[in-house]
Amino acid sequence: MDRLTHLATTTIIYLLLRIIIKEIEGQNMGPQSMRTMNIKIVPNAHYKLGYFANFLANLSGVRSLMHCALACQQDLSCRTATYYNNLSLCSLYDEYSYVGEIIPNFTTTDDSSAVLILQVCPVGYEEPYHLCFGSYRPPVIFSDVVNNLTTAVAIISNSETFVPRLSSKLLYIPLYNSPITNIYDLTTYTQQQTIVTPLFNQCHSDIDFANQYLVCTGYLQNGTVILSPVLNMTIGLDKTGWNVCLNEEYIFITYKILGSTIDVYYRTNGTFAFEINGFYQANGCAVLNKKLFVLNPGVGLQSTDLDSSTFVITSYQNGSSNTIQQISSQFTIDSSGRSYTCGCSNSMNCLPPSTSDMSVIYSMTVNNITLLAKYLKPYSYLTGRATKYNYRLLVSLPVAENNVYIYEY
Ligand SMILES: *[C@@H]1O[C@H](CO)[C@@H](O)[C@H](O)[C@H]1NC(C)=O
Ligand SMILES: *[C@@H]1O[C@H](CO)[C@@H](O)[C@H](O)[C@H]1NC(C)=O
Ligand SMILES: *[C@@H]1O[C@H](CO)[C@@H](O)[C@H](O)[C@H]1NC(C)=O
Ligand SMILES: *[C@@H]1O[C@H](CO)[C@@H](O)[C@H](O)[C@H]1NC(C)=O
Ligand SMILES: *[C@@H]1O[C@H](CO)[C@@H](O)[C@H](O)[C@H]1NC(C)=O
Ligand SMILES: *[C@@H]1O[C@H](CO)[C@@H](O)[C@H](O)[C@H]1NC(C)=O
Ligand SMILES: *[C@@H]1O[C@H](CO)[C@@H](O)[C@H](O)[C@H]1NC(C)=O
Ligand SMILES: *[C@@H]1O[C@H](CO)[C@@H](O)[C@H](O)[C@H]1NC(C)=O
Ligand SMILES: CC(=O)N[C@H]1CO[C@H](CO)[C@@H](O)[C@@H]1O
Repeated sequence: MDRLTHLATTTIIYLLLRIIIKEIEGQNMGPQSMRTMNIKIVPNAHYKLGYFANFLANLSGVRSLMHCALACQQDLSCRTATYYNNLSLCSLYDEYSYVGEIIPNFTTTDDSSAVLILQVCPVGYEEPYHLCFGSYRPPVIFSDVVNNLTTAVAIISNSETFVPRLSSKLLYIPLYNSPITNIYDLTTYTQQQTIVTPLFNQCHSDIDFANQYLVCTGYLQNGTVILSPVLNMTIGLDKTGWNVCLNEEYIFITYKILGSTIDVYYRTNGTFAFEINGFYQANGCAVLNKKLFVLNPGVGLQSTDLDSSTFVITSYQNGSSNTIQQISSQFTIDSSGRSYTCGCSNSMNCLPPSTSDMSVIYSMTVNNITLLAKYLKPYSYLTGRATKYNYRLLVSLPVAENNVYIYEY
């Protein structure tokens, strides 16, 4: 039996016992000292993802909470799940539960549901500051991993990309100024599929991995393309979009123009919904827990609350601090709530790259905005994601080299 299989087997036995005890006693499980990952159950609740793309799968026909727990345990990267009793549905999430929201006493249907939380970090260690791998590997300080990167496990060449994205299984490389998005398998790093968007040279894009829903703005071309199994259309033809981001409900289009609006469209039908004003110079964006975060060349990070009817803008800094550089432009969020962005300290387009330019990775959820690690290669675009067994960091160097480097820890 190899190490992984052995680990899974011992863990499952513990889980079975624990869950049976839990169901009999009807109590929350206390702190535990077992050597494998444990599961905490929050009854009468469901989980709302902080970041929509941290969704893994909906498994139907799952007979019990225990089977749902086993499914989450066995998945390479599941850390949180909701079991919907009446529906026999088990929703698996990549995301650590501190990133999103545990919503108690689900009452929108008759369904009872419970949230399952895998305890991946040993006592004394904490994501996002550490990377935790249960008992499979010892935890490690996140910035040490970023600072110790040595040999890339794979290099994808001839790929000018500003927004590489990682799902739990695939790597997406939307090529800049090209209609092509290449998709690679994360076990072999071989190209698996190519998506070609109609008519457009892509500028920036965002992807809902679960629903195969891709949006991209056209480079120096008007309009934003939606490509999906259920809806194909072009929206916003009267404007040249620059950046674009998704949440469950909406498409947000930015224009990287001083004082410009952000246009918001419904995802399901591509109809214009509303606009948001007040951002300094909106570029890269992402929605986390109903807050729209926007990177603005010149002032850095700003946000607004999407639940509010008046979009009050909060600014986090103005260039001076070393957390997020002033001219940063892109954004992805991983399952630990770490945000990856590029940065440059001087010119608007980061050209020519300067030695004071750097990318930073920061925590979006704990202690508000906290620096986690710096990556000092100028004009680099990063993204990362951890499974329960390894961590991957992707570094794209679009301007200097047109290569994407993949590092594993
Ligand atoms: C998964 O199931 C939940 C609960 O029914 C539902 O709200 C959600 O939209 C589903 N997600 C997907 C991607 O099908
Ligand atoms: C859910 O199960 C409960 C208990 O069995 C039942 O009373 C209720 O009608 C069910 N709800 C749905 C939506 O099936
Ligand atoms: C990083 O490198 C240092 C020096 O080589 C080493 O002591 C440390 O264990 C490494 N850390 C990680 C997380 O690999
Ligand atoms: C949208 O286009 C893609 C690729 O061309 C195709 O696979 C998909 O079925 C289309 N969706 C619809 C709703 O026509
Ligand atoms: C394309 O976008 C530009 C700038 O956003 C706008 O001025 C122009 O009118 C648009 N063209 C069309 C055909 O709508
Ligand atoms: C588009 O979808 C939204 C949300 O589902 C809905 O409120 C709106 O009426 C729809 N618009 C059209 C034209 O169907
Ligand atoms: C941010 O700081 C820069 C340089 O200190 C200044 O020129 C700029 O006006 C500031 N922007 C805002 C929106 O305060
Ligand atoms: C984070 O920011 C919110 C308001 O944006 C504030 O209420 C909260 O106290 C802050 N938390 C910490 C730990 O600083
Ligand atoms: C998870 C949770 O908060 N459950 C609550 C549901 O409502 C009952 C009764 O109001 C509470 O006792 C539970 O704690």
